[in-house]
Amino acid sequence: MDSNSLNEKFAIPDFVSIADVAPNYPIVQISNSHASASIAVHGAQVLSFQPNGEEDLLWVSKTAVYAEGKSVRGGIPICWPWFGTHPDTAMPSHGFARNCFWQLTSVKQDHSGSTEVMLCLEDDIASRSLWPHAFELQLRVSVGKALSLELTMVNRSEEVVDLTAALHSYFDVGDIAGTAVRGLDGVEYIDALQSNRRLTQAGDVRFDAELDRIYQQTAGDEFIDDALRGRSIRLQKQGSDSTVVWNPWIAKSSRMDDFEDGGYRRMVCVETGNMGEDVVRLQADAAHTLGVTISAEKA
Ligand code: TA6
Repeated sequence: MDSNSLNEKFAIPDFVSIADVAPNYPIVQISNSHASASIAVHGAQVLSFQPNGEEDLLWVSKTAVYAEGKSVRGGIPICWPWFGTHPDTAMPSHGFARNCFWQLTSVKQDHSGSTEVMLCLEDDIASRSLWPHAFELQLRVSVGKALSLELTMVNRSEEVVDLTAALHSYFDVGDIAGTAVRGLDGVEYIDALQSNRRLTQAGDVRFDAELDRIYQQTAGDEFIDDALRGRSIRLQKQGSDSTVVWNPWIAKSSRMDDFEDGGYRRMVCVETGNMGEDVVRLQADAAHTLGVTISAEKA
């Protein structure tokens, strides 16, 4: 459905409008009494969340590409039905859900002034060529004082399926040198940069080089402490026992055309999901919900 038709069907005057940010690339733009936000229909990808009086909590590369088939570099891409690289290198990394258009199904303004947007994705010939199972994905986004995402995945096939997934959130920070991720002290992690060695986190996670870690058996709140901004971003998880922390640093980010020069200094990924040994096994017709609530506090 094109932006004009989506706008006719779902716009809420003064609160929600839908327009193309690039040819045939509709974005849901939200502005309410608590915050403003934007969500791409492609990949059901949240691209911005700015509580009133705050700077955007999410980072998007200035050289990001807005086109079908690839997620925008930034915001909150949805990695599903697998996280990371696939054993068959011909398959897309982080699954296919982030690389295709979803259906916008509902936009509501509630009595508290928050805005709720629902999008869904079901299997089709293209998805079954990559992953031979019937499924239904539903993303519920709530934009209020906090940003809340709930990704519900339903196994519509008759087989048992094993899934990994992530809400691959890119957060905007004043400077990575003054940024720490708190809440993972003592948690075991898999270090992707040390041949998947298992190590244990000591204190806060700080950054002075490329970092790519899957923290396991961790369901508690996490905080991104941004000294330069004097703010802390709080992440409250739902249905997630693992967290990825990633910064590509200089060399890796320079190899990505859609990653702006020097962008690594202004972002950190803290990804809420089920990855590594945290696999979701769904029986036929069973469902799982993965969620995160994101809010800003004074540091
Ligand atoms: O979440 C960390 C990670 O798996 C990194 O290894 C890096 O590949 C990143 O995801 C981004 O992946 P993408 O396919 O979006 O370039």
